[in-house]
Amino acid sequence: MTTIEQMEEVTAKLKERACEVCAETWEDRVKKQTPHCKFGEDGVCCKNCSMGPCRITPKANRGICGADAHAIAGRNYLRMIAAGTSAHSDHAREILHILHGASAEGNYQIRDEQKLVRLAKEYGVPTEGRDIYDIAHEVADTGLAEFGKSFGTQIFIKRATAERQRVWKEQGIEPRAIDREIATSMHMTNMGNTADAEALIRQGLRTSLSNGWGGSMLGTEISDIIFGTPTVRTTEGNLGVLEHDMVNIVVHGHDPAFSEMVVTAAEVKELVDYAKSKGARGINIVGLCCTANEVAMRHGVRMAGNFLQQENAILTGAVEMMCVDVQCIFPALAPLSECFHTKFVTSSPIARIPGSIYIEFKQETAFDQARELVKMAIDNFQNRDMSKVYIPPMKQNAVVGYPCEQIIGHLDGVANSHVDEFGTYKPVIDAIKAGVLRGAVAIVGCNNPRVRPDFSHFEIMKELLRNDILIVATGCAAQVATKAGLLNREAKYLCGTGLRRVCDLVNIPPILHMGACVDISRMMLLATGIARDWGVDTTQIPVVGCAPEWMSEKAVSIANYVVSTGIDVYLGIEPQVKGSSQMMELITQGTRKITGAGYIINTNPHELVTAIIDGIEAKRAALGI
Ligand code: BF8
Ligand code: SF4
Repeated sequence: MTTIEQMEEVTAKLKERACEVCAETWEDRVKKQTPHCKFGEDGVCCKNCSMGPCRITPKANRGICGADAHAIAGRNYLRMIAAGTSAHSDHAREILHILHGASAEGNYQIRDEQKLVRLAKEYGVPTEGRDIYDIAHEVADTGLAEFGKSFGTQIFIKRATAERQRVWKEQGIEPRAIDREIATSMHMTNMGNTADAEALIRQGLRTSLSNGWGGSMLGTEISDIIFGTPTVRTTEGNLGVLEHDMVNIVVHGHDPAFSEMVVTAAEVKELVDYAKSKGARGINIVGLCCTANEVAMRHGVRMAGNFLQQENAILTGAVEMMCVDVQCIFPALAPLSECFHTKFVTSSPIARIPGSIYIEFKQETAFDQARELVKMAIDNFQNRDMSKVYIPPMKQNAVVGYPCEQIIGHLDGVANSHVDEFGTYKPVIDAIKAGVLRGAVAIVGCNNPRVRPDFSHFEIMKELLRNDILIVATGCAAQVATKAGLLNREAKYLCGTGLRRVCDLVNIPPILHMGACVDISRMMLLATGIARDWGVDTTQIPVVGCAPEWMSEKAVSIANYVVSTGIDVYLGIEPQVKGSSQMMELITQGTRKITGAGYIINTNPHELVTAIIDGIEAKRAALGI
């Protein structure tokens, strides 16, 4: 196992390097930004019109238009949900366009025909006797219509339990077209519209559902169809995956359409030979952030780290190229790269960054472009300044690649109770009922300098394992587990006796890596599958979500669709609504009356994990187990 202290030692060494080359890092910028603006922190600053900005203070309890703290904090919060929903969903839209343009001879092909045909059937797209690409294009059309259709609700909500569907309908939060929910949120928060906090929260739940049971779910499904549904593989994680004698290319961001091409290009023999001709042992592709999760799950590509480690990768001085697509990319990477030989390449019109080399990635030319990039990185190998290189000798083995299909497959292997093509979650339900497993927690989300990076994740994970609680993880949280060595089957020795027995029986690590943040949609289907096979609703099962170090607007959207799905969410960072008592009440209690779930917020990780365990035990007690 690697401890947080050991990781921090490495960061400190890299930070010294940064000082030597006069580079600025996030730690420096945090100092300059501290203390943070209190109005912003509390969510009570409004600049939705140019009469403002208006701030709520003890002296001024309303903005110029009369909006109070509840209206302002509620509007800001809804805008975060809308922005987060747009990010995940627009990512999915890009992937749908790739599917629409896929062909047998093109850059992108269909890798999971079974999943495509299943989705076609769900969509009512005819499949009999048709060419697979004709089916794919019609499926893509239907998927794209989910963004802008004039009438109706998201097709995937039919996948939820009957009880969830009833709740969403009765509460008036069934998600309509994705773009419509985002536009409605922007309209409602526009000057002179909704000032009622509960109405803003309700629209937040609805918008988030268009993400979790719309955009994100589409992103996951279509990525599986084009790039293959992930399977269990072994890989490694942390900065030690960078190599001294190889051309190091880091892929960072979220959209697998880009990284998949770079990974494929790096395997071309001619390029590998070219790298050797330049004195390198070969080409080493590694991932960062959610891209790392995507390519690790599908190819076993090694993972360099998570969100607050992106600068560290460049600080090793050993990265020939960092290529990025969209989301969670520090603009700071551009000036930082200039302190080294690293080429920083941006590829998407959605994420343009001054100081980067911009090569707009196009579906038709993707593979050739990826080859050019890999060649550029190889040519850059000779520019590496060995006096600036420090690759921390720190990495861990990890087993990754547990989408629902793999989880259920492993369970079926044990129970030998195959009920249909999807299998059954009965073995896990039996283990929970028997108390061998107390429940499950989905640990997700980012790093945030507001708390000691990775520490909260690590502390919470260890305590849950000790208490026989299975963990599923995605995003940067999954990378903490990777770096720490918790995705290793040997991590079972940290578990209570029950969980350890389950790990042995099913041959799994105690933390299951389910993918990137869009793959939290997989977690919704996992919870739904368990609830269905149990014969109850998602809100009743002893399964909760936890985002100990979240920072992104995407995380706010996710937290809301998880709550909408009836699953409690434990947060280690306070949402920026503290300036409104109504909003605080709504996010922790009010949503319970609407969806049956809400937030539990505690910035102390030890208290947060105790609350999680209590929450799981309370769910068990309510079920009479
Ligand atoms: O979507 S966990 S820092 S990388 S937002 Fe970003 Fe947060 Fe990481 Fe992926 Ni998710
Ligand atoms: Fe101020 Fe109202 Fe304009 Fe907001 S919308 S900036 S509170 S006047």
